[in-house]
Amino acid sequence: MPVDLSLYLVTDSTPAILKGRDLCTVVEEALKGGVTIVQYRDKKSDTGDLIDTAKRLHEVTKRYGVPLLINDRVDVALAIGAEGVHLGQDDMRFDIAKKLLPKDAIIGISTSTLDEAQKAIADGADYLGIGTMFATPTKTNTKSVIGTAGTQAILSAISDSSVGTVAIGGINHSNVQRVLYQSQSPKKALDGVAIVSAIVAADEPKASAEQFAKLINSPAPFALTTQAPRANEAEALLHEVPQIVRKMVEVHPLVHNMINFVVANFVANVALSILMVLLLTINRSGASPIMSPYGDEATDLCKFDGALLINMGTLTSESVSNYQKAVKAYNTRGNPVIYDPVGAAATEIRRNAVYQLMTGGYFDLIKGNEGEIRQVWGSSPVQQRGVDSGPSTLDGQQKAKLARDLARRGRNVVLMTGATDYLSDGERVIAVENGHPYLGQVTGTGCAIGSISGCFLTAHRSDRLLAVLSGILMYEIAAENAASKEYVRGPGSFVPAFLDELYAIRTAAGKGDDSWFVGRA
Ligand code: 3NM
Ligand code: MG
Repeated sequence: MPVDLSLYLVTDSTPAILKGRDLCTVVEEALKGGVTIVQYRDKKSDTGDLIDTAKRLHEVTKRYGVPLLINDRVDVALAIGAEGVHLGQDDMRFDIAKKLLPKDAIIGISTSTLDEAQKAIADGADYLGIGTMFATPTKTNTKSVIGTAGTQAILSAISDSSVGTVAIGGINHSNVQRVLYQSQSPKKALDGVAIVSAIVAADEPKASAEQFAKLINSPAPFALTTQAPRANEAEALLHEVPQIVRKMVEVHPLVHNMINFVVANFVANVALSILMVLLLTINRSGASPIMSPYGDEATDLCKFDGALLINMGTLTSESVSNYQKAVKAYNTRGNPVIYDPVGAAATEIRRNAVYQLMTGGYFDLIKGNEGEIRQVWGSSPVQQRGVDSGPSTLDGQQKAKLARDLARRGRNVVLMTGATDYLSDGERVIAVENGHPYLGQVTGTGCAIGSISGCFLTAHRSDRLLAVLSGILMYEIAAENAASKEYVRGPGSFVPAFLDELYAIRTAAGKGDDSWFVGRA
């Protein structure tokens, strides 16, 4: 019978985690809450104590019909008749353990690279413990932090194998659904998650396990199935754009902008032109006690059915934790979150911010210029296919591929802006040629696309790529219309004309008039 790996408890007996409680009591509570497999992991105790505790644990797990595995110590597993062992890369070799243990014993192997995973599969491992997912204080000597991107790359490469898989490291209630969703490769998903502190150190291990079981068995609030391309995908999408713009005007969505102060005024004017309801949270430089709790405010703001835009243009020391609070609140509700990693590669601090944000939350859309998108791609702990070391300017095909690969990796939508914009949901890639060079000469025009996208993602949830495409087309066609006005002589006169044209399209769409679009895209 296959082992149920879905909620895999790994024990820890260190005082900081066990907090003076009896391990067997904690494990029994976790079992009541729905843990499906238990690994006894104790790196410190003497052999005699290990065997005593393992024996007591086994009595408990047997009552719940759940297998007990022993970390590292094949001798302890044999001594108490445990159902199996879990072996790290530096523990006993697989073939030796296999020979010593009963035929039907479960053997799991820790793997953090594709080579290790393939070797464990070839050896005949029952399951792989894949990690480290996120850096964790529970185990500080981990070999490498691979995140969902690294896990997805391993799953994708071993998708022909039926081997079981669990992710481990830093998994908790607020990230477990994203871990399962973003790690998934087209043909292989994780079978479960392995948890230490979020259950063992919890005040109520039973309630914690119950909560995990509930989260694991329901889809992530932001989960969406990507749409398979149709025969004439680009045409089919274009055909739908005017109705999506009409829908947006009807809904007039709310977008919560955590945005930089340079562009706030312009973005606010764009929002007004198209009737978007706008909330601005400006990052001020310097610590301000009144501004600092703004991340917490998101808990209330996300109750309105709107989107969140994280624009890190004027990053401060407090920004990242505020962003993270806000992203968490919106992710929990499944409301759209847009990330504009402004200046992502510019400084060490920004590169770290990108890394922290990317590993800490789900973004429905990542929007940036080529350099920013390249940085986001390369910030993954796993360097893949060397985009980083590629030429400094990518050609069209490479840009399309980068947008698609990044979207596929994060299971979201990516918009790479430029003279040609590349938009992808991991399956479809759309190149948009609209727009005008003046857009590049006015500050805030790129940032406003983040807001516009939030607006359209809120109005149209079922196809995120179509939603974002509709927004950019409305925006860039308005820019073309504005630039063609006789009185527009440069970026200065362009701005008011651009706002007028956005307003004109919104007004037309509100009356059901699609003529602004016909023949323009
Ligand atoms: N093994 P927590 S990470 C036991 O990467 C263990 O192989 C890891 O603890 C690995 O759930 C880890 O408290 C600790 O973060 C995971
Ligand atoms: Mg080990």
